[in-house]
Amino acid sequence: MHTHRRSRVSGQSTFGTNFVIAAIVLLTAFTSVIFGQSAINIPSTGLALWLKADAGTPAAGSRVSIWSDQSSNHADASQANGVNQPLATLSASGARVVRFDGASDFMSFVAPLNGLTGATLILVASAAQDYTGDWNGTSNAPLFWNETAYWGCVHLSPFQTSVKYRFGTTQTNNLPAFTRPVSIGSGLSITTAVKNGTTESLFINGSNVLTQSGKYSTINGIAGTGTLGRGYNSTYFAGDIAEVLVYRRALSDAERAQIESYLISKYIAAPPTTNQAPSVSVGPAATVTYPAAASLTGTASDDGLPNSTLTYTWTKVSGPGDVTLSSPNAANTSATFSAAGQYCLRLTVSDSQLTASADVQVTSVAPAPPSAVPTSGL
Ligand SMILES: [Ca+2]
Repeated sequence: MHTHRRSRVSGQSTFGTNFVIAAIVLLTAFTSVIFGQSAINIPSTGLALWLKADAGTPAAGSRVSIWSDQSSNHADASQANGVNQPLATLSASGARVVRFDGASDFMSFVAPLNGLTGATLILVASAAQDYTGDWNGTSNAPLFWNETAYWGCVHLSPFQTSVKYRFGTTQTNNLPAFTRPVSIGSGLSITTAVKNGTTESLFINGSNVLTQSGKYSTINGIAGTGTLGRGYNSTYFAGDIAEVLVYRRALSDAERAQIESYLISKYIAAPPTTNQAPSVSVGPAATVTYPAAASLTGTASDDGLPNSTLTYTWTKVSGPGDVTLSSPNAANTSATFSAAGQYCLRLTVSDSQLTASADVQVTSVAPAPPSAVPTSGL
């Protein structure tokens, strides 16, 4: 009921009311959010909807009937019908997401956009399959507002090989589309579309990939209720949605970059560096004449984790006699053998947590017997 009142407020007859509301909202410039170890600021002015799967959803493994809006608008996305409810789950990278099955799952929310000359859509999503975006780009849109007039519709559709979107104004043939240089497969990406009057821009993971001018400036012909997981003409989206932000204004570049930085560190950046084992090699196979010593040369490198200290250990793996090492805990050592024969020696290097080793073959050749005393004619 609250949401119905909101949708009427946005109607043309009370359009002026929105400016009063916006002026009041301006007094609170930012919403502080604690995520992980760092506090980030999400601009709250004009924020119509903020859905994030790591808050306001049920436990992973549960169907989602309500996805609670994190903005101050209480514009929760909802789906009362069990068979149409998406699944709260984890992405392959471990992020909390809401998964839509592409067959019947969708949620609805109220976030009116009609009459605006600026708007910003930010979507963190992955597509489980690729779509071409039929129906003038609007099919299978993960974030979608239906049209109430031809060439209406607002949607943002990051697919695997393309991104399509529209801020509908009733302007014909308004079909912004970006073809990715390489398919992103089913990985999460951050897509931002900004309408700033007659100019619109598209950003992927914080980088500008498309800007178009000459648009009608005013969003028009759009239903007040939007959907997640279902595009035009009941075409469904198979994939994950992790986070959605909708602004009723064009964000500045600085504001957009601030939000994208937060989302990139949350969903895209490489995981914390983990310790890797050292890399080890030893000198080439050698042949010495018994009882001479063999010189063994080892080299090792490491990522410096957990510290920059490496320890070396030479050991005998196989061979007929005993091996005596001059420096068994150094990279380089000499080895002597108690008997001639083939030996395998191993250098093991540890960074205190992980070890690696390499082997080298050494042959200790028995000396040729002394020349026999000639017996001929003895
Ligand atoms: Ca290491």
